[in-house]
Amino acid sequence: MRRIVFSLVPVLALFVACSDSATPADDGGVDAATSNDASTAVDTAAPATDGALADAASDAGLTIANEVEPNDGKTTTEVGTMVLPGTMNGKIDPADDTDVFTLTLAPGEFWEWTLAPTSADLAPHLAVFDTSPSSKNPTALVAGRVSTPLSLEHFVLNTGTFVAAVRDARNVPTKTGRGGPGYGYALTGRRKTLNPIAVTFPSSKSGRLASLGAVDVYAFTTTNGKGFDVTLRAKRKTAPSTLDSRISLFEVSGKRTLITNDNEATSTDSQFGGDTALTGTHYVIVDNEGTDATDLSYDLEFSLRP
Ligand SMILES: [Ca+2]
Ligand SMILES: [Ca+2]
Ligand SMILES: [Ca+2]
Repeated sequence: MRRIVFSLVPVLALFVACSDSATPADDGGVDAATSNDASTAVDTAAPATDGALADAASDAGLTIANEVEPNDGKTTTEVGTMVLPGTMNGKIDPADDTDVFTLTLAPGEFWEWTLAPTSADLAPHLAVFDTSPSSKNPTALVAGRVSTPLSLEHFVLNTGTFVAAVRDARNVPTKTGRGGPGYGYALTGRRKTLNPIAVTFPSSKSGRLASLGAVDVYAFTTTNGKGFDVTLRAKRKTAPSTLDSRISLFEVSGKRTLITNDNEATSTDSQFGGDTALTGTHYVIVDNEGTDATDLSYDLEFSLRP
């Protein structure tokens, strides 16, 4: 079993200690997952409505709010609260402003975040992360260009104490004085319909994340009574891509993540596996942990051990 490594990015002074001290997920969970029972009803964790209807419904149900300063996260109480699904309107103002909002998120939920500049000057930067000391959730973040909306997909891997932090991308990681009345934004979080790509062992898939902040999800129901490996090749594929992958294994019935891997031993590619067979629906979640990839393509191999 490969060890798991999180690369949590320190986002705010208040939360640096939390992010740096993140405890890896329980990799023993993969081998211990023998209690799964294929006959047990499986919660698909996927909304039943189709995408269009779900989007319309969630748009109609958005809770609209305006930020209240101070919300810079300099203390544990100096934060706003964002009701979801919803939109928070704010400004990066004055210079070097940071806006932090607490969120209520649950494992297995799939969220789509959009951060849209509402005036001319903002280069949006969004991070969604878990501030709990024993965080088992990697940071999801994406940076955008001036006056250009960005989106971030976020599959919630484990329970946690989540916040969203909005900044100007040019103030990250070092403050550069960006901010002012022209740095308005609308931050929206809405549930997204999960449409996993069904896979069986053994097989291989080729994929490409739709954007730097996108997530791909694969689903399988059995490893055919055998141990298994899931291997992502981006840097290692025949025509290398620039994707810096991370993959996670989510047990749907238990609503928990069994393992996450950022980087295997020799590259920024990801892989994991175990000697114990799995049954029941599991998701393999693929996301990008880099900030500047131009080719987000990858090959994903689902293989069985002898
Ligand atoms: Ca603000
Ligand atoms: Ca603020
Ligand atoms: Ca990686």
